[in-house]
Amino acid sequence: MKLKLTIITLTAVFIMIMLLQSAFAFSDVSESEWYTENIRNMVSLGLLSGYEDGTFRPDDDITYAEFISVAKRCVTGANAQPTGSHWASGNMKYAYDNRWYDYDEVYDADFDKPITRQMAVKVTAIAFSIPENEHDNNAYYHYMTSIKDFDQIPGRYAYLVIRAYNNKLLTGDENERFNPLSHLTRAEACAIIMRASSNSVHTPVQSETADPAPVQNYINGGVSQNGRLSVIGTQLCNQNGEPVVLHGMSSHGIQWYSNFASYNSVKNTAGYGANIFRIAMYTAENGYISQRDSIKQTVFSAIDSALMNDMYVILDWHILSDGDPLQYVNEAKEFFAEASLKYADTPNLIYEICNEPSGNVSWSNNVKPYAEQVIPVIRQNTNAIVLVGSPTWSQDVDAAANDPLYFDNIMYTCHFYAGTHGSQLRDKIDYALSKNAPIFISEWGTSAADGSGGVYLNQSAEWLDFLNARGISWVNWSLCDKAESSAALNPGTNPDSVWTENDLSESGKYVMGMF
Ligand code: DCB
Repeated sequence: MKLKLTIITLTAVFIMIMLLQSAFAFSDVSESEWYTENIRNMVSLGLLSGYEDGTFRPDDDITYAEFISVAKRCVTGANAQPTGSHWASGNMKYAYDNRWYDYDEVYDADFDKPITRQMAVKVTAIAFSIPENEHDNNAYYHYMTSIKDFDQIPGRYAYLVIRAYNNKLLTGDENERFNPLSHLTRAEACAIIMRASSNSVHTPVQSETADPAPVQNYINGGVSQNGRLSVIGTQLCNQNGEPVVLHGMSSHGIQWYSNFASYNSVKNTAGYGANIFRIAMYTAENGYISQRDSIKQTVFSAIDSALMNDMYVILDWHILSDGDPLQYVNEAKEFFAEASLKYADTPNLIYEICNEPSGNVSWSNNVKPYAEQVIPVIRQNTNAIVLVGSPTWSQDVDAAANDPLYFDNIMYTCHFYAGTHGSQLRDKIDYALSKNAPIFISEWGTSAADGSGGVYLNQSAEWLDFLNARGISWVNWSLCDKAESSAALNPGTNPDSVWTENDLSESGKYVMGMF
């Protein structure tokens, strides 16, 4: 809807440009400069003006307030009413509310400072909805090497810079450097804004085909080492934009087995090398929906178990018998609003918004519309990773890849049970990756799909080889002592003792050995 409006507005804008090609002259802008056309268009659209003395000052810096206001006028057609003492306060608020920048990127005192190139790229990419084709791994690896100072670009901007290059909004300097902290000139601002506005009308230029992704070293380690995570291309990355993989255990249903989500239990898994813990908060089966306050308390204390152990933690809205996520969408929004606010400043959290859709549901008609309601609620508070399931107990990753979500830091979950699922499901994962859909295994078992049978260790090994070769993170079902083969602990294990080999089930021994 928003995109359609933008397209209509911009089409009108371009017609106006044609009509308004009236002569303009600034004493300091010669006809032959690379930017002259862009300045002429900006000025004739009323987006930016020259100075009273007849100059345009193309090489002067442009400030945050000026640049963001230009983008605001270009996207919506008007300035916003000031909300404070600064002339641009209304535009800045609009930009902030629409996530063109985050609270820690532009403070009020910065409004009149020169905008950095990394921030100009971010604002432009988001304001003009520049297509996210950096999720093409080829593009990512191409730019990682061709932008000579790529390692100077902070992780949170890296994929936006790639998006900007990929859509020809800008190029590097004569040394092929992006210079993330350098200032943007008024002439450059005109160019980037004009290109962005035409870009969101026209189909973006496709990335050049590049060499296949090099073999990577994936980083393990905990939260103190890796910090906030983001998704670059299809790869989960740490705060420095380096590829990271997470391995760990999922709890069983927290309404039954909260004792194995204790500090000591979770610490035991960390002792075996886990850097993530998943909290399976069932919605049905006596879970959250029927006893909200008590389950919430259990969940928050389980999150603390993980935080205190320097681990990432998945907060799993564990739909199962309630196969359609839309059934409890309002409850989900309320829950995730509270949780994401509570943990907005904690880098550990990963939000899994629907465990396993099943039954008569489709990706496009049920799961995607659900995600489009729940993710913005989380995004009000945090840009943390959000995991999204798919129909057929989170096996239809191909359907998700064919009709993707347009949010940053999204991954699609794929769940498998080694005794039931094999190469067909692995092929779906490769298909999804080929469509640039990031994959996260938030649940898998060494058993058959009902949680028992087996254990199927040869089949499990085939799966783990496959995942390791692709840098895909995984979480195993489940950390409890239930008498079923997928449980990692033998019946009667003390949650709070230091576990020995005798406490681990056959599955537990295998899985803990693989962290
Ligand atoms: C998933 C669920 C998870 C379930 C495991 C094993 O379901 F996410 O909640 O765990 O996989 O089935 C099991 C526990 C049992 C418990 C039961 C009900 O291990 O102790 O009694 O949940 O709470 C799947 C996964 C795949 C498939 C089917 C299911 N599949 N399923 O491919 O057919 O029907 O639950």
